[in-house]
Amino acid sequence: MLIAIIGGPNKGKSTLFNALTLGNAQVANYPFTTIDPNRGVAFASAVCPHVRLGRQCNPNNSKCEEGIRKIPINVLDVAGLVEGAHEGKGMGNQFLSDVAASDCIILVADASGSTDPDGNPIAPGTADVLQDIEIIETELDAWYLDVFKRNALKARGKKIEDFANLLSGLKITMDDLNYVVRVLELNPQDVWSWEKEDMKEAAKIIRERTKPIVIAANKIDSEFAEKNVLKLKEFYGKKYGIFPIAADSELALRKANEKGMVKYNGKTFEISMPSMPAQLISALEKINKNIIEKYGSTGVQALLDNCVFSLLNQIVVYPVEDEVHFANHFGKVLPDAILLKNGSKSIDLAGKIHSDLAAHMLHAVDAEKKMRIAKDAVLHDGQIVKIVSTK
Ligand SMILES: Nc1nc2c(ncn2[C@@H]2O[C@H](COP(=O)(O)OP(=O)(O)O)[C@@H](O)[C@H]2O)c(=O)[nH]1
Ligand SMILES: [Mg+2]
Repeated sequence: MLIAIIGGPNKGKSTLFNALTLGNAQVANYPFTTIDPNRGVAFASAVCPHVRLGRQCNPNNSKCEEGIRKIPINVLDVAGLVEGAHEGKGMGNQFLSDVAASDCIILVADASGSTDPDGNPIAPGTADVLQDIEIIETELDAWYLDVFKRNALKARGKKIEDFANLLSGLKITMDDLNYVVRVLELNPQDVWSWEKEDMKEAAKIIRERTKPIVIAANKIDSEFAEKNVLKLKEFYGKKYGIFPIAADSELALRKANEKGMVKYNGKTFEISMPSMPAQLISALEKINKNIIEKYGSTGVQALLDNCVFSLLNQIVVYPVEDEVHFANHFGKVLPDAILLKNGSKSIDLAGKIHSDLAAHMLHAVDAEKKMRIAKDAVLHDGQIVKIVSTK
């Protein structure tokens, strides 16, 4: 799974990326700091079943911190998009193609209203935050349309399946194409024959299906943020999830936590260093007062979890080989946390572990209920499952 962090320059994308990954993408107050896309690993969080089982777990593909299972997710810090990017403006459409392989998008807006669409710093509260969304939507749609047109030409006289193949790099499938053919009543025999307007509409609908978006309303420490978050909710609240976040506060807290200066649980923190410089204490107090007391948290983890579990509709299941001890064959308890699309069946879990396992699967067992589950039984979030096969 890959989540792309996109938005105009200077909205706080790299700060968010760093906060999520504690990586080292460069952060600076000028446009196009990120010359190359940065890839990193963030962690989605779910309550670990070890808590209800009353056993210690031994994570293998994930980690567990104080009862919270952290599941790795790839994130991509994409360089700032400006108007006309799909035509090569700014850093050009190379950045758009970096987004191609992503499963969803975190679109970062500057709720402090202190950066113009090109990323130039302006007086706080004066920028139109809605533009942060509009411009990106327009660029994404224009980019998809370009790709559609180019490939429709290549698919001229061929089947729609060939067109789907050409578009597979954008994670577009036949399901998506069948959907637009149905809703727009298009001719599936010849994609090249589609009217201009239909092509545009099809590209837009498929863009929305294949690159779902959540909005990160960043810089909520600003005095202008509340107003802009409301504005975003008013204009885009029906279409997108809007998450107020403080990326640089989250980054500061995670760093302080790493250095042992604070104990940060992802929501609240306690100072754990006895003699901390007064300046640091006052910075932390500010975060506490302006962000945590007001919003409950910096919003960063909630944003990521929302992407994975709501936007991408994933559940976490825990495969085991020994259903008595909830362990693998090495005796490791709840070693793996596997993300699956909500509605997945036990055979889908088998397939995700190994195609061989799916091929020789007989049935599965719910390890907690000690009950047999059929191959086509739908799994539920947090379920601990043993796959039984002939091999
Ligand atoms: N006030 C405030 N500034 C932030 C926040 N997050 C990032 N910034 C600042 O915004 C500027 C641009 O950040 P950066 O992450 O480089 O933006 P990018 O160009 O979108 O990657 C930097 O000066 C950051 O320190 C935040 O939550 N609050
Ligand atoms: Mg950046």
